[in-house]
Amino acid sequence: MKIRGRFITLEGPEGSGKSTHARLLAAQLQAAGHSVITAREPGGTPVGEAVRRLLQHDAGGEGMAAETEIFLFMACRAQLVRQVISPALAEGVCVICDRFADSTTAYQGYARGCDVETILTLSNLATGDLTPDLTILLDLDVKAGFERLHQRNLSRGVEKDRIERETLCFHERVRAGYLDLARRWPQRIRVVDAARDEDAVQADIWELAQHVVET
Ligand code: T5A
Repeated sequence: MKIRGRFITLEGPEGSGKSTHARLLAAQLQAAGHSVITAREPGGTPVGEAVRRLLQHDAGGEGMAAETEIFLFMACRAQLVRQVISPALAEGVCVICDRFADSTTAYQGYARGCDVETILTLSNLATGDLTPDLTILLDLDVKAGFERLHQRNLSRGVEKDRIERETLCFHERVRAGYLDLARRWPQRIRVVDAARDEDAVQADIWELAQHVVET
């Protein structure tokens, strides 16, 4: 019987470095001989990528009700779990996911004001009770994250999306919400100070990930 792969998620406020460090971690794990795939939320499947456009840049997403937003993010996740993540884990492949269920709890729960416990219950339905083996929370001051995003978006010529345009207070609540989740599940959610340079951040991530893939 194949040994189940490990499931690692990266979470954090905008611009905290999730995509950068997901890429670096995948490369490190591959170099160490592990089979790895990466995925991102929302997205990662044809259904998920279509819904991502509606959630982020499509004018049709403006004025979306908070409850609609929850179900759309969860719909993307339900599809990603069943089409990509669970089959890969069953084959012994490590899955690194850029955002997962904690994003909905932080953004739609803590920041948008929907009931956190209800979101957690709905998340179990969406994920089929799949929980990451390790969640790396890249913690960064909100303004510093937006400064990084601004520089990155300038170089790519892209505009802020619908959720990035939310108020500073909204994004402060996202950050505080994540830290609250880390206090609730300290074994799974490990906080990494993302204000440091990429090498220092990646060294911490690698140490945490190694522990999980080798046990
Ligand atoms: N959302 C998502 C919800 O509201 N609910 C949900 O359930 C889910 C799943 C997704 C949006 O949807 C929301 C959250 C988001 O608003 P997205 O486009 O996928 O949007 O964007 P994010 O996941 O938020 O990712 P970001 O694009 O904001 O940034 P990352 O991935 O955190 O940052 P990254 O790696 O692109 O880095 C940003 C810049 O900083 C540099 C990088 O080179 C890059 O230029 N950088 C560093 N610079 C200095 N030091 C470091 N340590 C650095 N690390 C990276």
